[in-house]
Amino acid sequence: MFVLDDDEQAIADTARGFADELLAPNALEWDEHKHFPVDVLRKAGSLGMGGIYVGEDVGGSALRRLDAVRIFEQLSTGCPAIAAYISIHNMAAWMIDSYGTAAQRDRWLPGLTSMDLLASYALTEPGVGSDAAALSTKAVRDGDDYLLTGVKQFISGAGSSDVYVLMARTDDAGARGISAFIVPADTPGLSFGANEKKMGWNAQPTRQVILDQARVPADNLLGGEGNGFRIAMNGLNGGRLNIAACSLGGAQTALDKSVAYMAERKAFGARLLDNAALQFDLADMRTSLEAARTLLWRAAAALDADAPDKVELCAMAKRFGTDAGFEVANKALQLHGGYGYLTEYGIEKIVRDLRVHQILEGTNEIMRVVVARSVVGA
Ligand code: FAD
Ligand code: 2MC
Repeated sequence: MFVLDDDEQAIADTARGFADELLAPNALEWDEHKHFPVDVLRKAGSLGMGGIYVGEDVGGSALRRLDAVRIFEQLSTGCPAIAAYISIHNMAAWMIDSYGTAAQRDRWLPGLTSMDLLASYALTEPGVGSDAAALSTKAVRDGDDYLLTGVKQFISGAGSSDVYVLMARTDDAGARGISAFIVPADTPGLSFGANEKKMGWNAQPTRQVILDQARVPADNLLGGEGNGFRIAMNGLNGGRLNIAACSLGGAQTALDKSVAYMAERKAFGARLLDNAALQFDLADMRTSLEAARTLLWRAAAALDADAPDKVELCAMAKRFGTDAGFEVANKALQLHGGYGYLTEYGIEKIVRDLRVHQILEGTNEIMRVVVARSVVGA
């Protein structure tokens, strides 16, 4: 698993080539101008990155989670915010592939795998984030349709995405009263909040999705009534791996930039790179990333194998990888001195982007809740 064969290396190299050519050169500008590069996303789709673990019959690449985390690490060396959006799109596409009917797969997946259609994932609400099973958006059956009413908060890609895999309540009872729906952007009664102003992830929009008696055909119910929470959580297991991978890729770029910078920068008559204390910092950064990567690959293999401990392994990898990634990026900023604080060096943008990975797709406290439950047997 730790030595990549030719095919595995080629997959990772393709993602790295894409990041080097199309993401890295533009990432600072997209961040500054809050530009969501849909044209570049379509190119990712043409390389098979719109349905990485979706079936080939609908245009997917049918790869493993192990391949996916290597792809997302490489993509995020160029721009963590765009890599993370591609991950969310893949999560939504995988949910339709895994739980959709033949008709739903045929209707949506060819467009999603090519990224001609973009997808978002809508679970969080203004009053409900970590305690997701308490969500209150309602879906009421009305003839051949459902009428959806409620607000989804912090939805990545909202306003630009064509399809929303959205969790709403069809019954009163907790997690088992939640159902998943495929909600097209042009659904009557659906609108969007303003694009949030935020610390990072500026290359992708974050908006509310507002549903006011939004009329969705009953054919768009995904996986049957009452199964939405488990579908949403199963989607997130892989999403959590990918987010950790995005932290590693961003942090690896910050580390690589630090080594290059320290080879040039002189202080007290010597290069920074020759300073033993700072070399120890670099050694610790490299070790942290390697430890996080090893856990990530282990968790990805567990998800591929549908292992009984996959949920807690994905949570461990998310918590450990996103903490390690942020700490390494922040240390890289320190090693650049004042220049690290300037936008043009590209480090502060990575720090800002990676900070939110400790919060979204399940906060790192919630990851500890998940792991702790498995430890104490709750
Ligand atoms: P809260 O749940 O209110 O938590 C506040 C604090 O309390 C946190 O530190 C939390 O860890 C802690 N806490 C809560 N409960 C416990 C507990 N039991 N034990 C210990 N600590 C606890 N959501 C989507 O559905 N789709 C998206 O596309 C999406 N994109 C996002 C993009 C951005 C930029 C951001 C910022 C968020 C996004 N989210 C999205 C929402 C994200 O998943 C939530 O913000 C996150 O799950 C936390 O929920 P909350 O913000 O409501 O915090
Ligand atoms: N994988 C598969 N199934 C899961 C699961 C997981 N990771 N987590 C929970 N489940 C199942 C669980 O097995 C149970 O199934 P069943 O009814 O068959 O017994 C059901 O879901 C209910 O689970 P719990 O009883 O554990 O529910 P509880 O409410 O106690 O806790 C918790 C659930 C806290 C783990 C969950 O609410 C959670 O993960 N919260 C964090 C929310 C989150 O991650 N949001 C991210 C939004 S997306 C985002 O940020 C993006 C950027 C896209």
